[in-house]
Amino acid sequence: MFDTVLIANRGEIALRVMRACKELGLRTAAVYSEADRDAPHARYADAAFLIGPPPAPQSYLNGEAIIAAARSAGAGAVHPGYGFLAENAPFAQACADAGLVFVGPPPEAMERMGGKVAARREATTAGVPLVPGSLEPVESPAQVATLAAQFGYPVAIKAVGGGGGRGLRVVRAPDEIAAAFESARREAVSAFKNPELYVEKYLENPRHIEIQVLADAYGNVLHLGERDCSVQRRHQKLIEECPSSVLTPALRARMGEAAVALAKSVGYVGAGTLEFLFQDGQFYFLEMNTRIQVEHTVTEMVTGIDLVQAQLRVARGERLWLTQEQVTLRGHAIECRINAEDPAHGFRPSLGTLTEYAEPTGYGVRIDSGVRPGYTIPQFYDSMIAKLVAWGADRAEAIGRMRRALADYHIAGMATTIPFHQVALAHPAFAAGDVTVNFIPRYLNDQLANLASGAPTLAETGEAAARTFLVEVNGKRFDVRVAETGAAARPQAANGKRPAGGARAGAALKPAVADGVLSSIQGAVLAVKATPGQAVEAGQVLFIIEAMKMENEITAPHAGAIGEVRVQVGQVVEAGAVLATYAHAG
Ligand code: MV4
Repeated sequence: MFDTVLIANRGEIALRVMRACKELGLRTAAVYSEADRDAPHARYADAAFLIGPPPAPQSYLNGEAIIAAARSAGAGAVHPGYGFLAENAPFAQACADAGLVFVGPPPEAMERMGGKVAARREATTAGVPLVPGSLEPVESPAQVATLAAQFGYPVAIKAVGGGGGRGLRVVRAPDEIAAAFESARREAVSAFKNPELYVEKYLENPRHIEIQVLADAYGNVLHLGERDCSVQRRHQKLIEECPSSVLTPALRARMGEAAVALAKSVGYVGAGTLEFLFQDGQFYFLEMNTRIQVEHTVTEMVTGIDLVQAQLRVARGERLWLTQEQVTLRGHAIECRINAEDPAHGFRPSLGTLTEYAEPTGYGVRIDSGVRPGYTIPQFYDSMIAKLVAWGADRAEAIGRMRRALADYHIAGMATTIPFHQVALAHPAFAAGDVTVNFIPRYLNDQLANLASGAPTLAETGEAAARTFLVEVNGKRFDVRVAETGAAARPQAANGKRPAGGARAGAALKPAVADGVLSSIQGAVLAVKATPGQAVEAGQVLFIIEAMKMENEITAPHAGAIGEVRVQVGQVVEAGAVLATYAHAG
């Protein structure tokens, strides 16, 4: 069997997989792009191989380069992590053809669960409950109308190739069908190159609950309980927990048995996840993810089973070493995704350099991260920099521990989702377990708008770094932050929240750098809409910066006349870079 594993991924999951390999006595080989020469995952591996330029299609999605690296490394297996090539059946087949063990399901199982309508048919055959809906693609708005009349409004039109909410349209009345059908089809074609659509009854306030399964190559399948991933924004999960606060042991057993039946019926091998919607005590199968997931950590903390080690052992040909009865849930675990995004500004990417980075520690706290102090986040990949997991004897203890750990997480240099998590975990609805897919819009939107942004201000990005001094007054110690001479530093907590009130160190000092328009993110300049001498309004869009495949508008911080424009289209700028100055008389 294999003794070296090539990890076809980057960031925290590459490190997570390498740790499991090392624990099993396996050698590790990393692959890295030109943007990741000094990335933590490339340093941690026993050997690391350059596979191409920064854009993922030329590196982490380049199957041929990865298989060539596996050959150079003498690897016998390839672990794909999540994302990139993890659910790409042709890549899994190419690994097999090259004599490499793909740490994941057989390509046929991946294909059988790949299309949404095909997965629905497999579920029906295995007797797994589904949201009422079509088992074949729909061809016309008239067909949607017939199905909607049958199931009752509202209905959802979804893309067969779908994922991430793209191609999803909710129809509440017959006269909305035509427009929704056309728009869903356009989005399905552009996002997935697959125009096929299907229809389901739309549930208004479900939870997203998923079941973890683990299968060996001999037809044995276990379920490892559920994860509740209802706290999402634009179909990006932000908080996940195990167990769900709404499942009874009986319901858990029924969902688990359904998941096992479906995994068995498609010949599944390895770790996999079956996603369900859960509403009013009923569960409905949605789709299967044929990979290790970001949030596998909470299942590990509660079952005591190392899922990545388990993947490797199954790939090595071991039979499952546990029975279903031996899988038990102990306590409660919560994961918060720490992303380089600014929750105060619609979660826009907030790239830059981690000028300060200190992780929380202590009993029941786990961090899976892909960064280190001083590390600059490359703009080419996703924005998740770490996962913070807290375990507690029960849910209340896990929440308290998570809130302590969030307060102990010190990050400077960019905005992160930490302030979002602090608001979410402090909310009485979260404490009460009133957490559905509508949690954020229902309970948090107003508070998010009021969060102070962690993005740097002009004064902070000049030579205006504040220094902290220890001051002792009558035997009591204080940390006092003072701006350097000539600089105006804004006092700011490491978690990106502005301290409420209090003395503003250096507030009376003049800025060392001229007033200007700053980039809130690192990225490439897509458009320049400012010209020297131009009169601008506060909030007027002056630049568009592309970062992590998202376009970000940079607006005028206040009205005035533009002085110099300092960047041009195509240029890559750092977070905090001065894009334009204001013209000032005198
Ligand atoms: C649904 C639904 C309600 N009813 N399907 C969104 C993307 C895809 N993963 C499935 N999604 C949904 N499908 C029916 N028939 C509600 C959602 C949904 C959702 C699902 C899981 C987590 C967050 C969500 C947020 C909005 C909508």
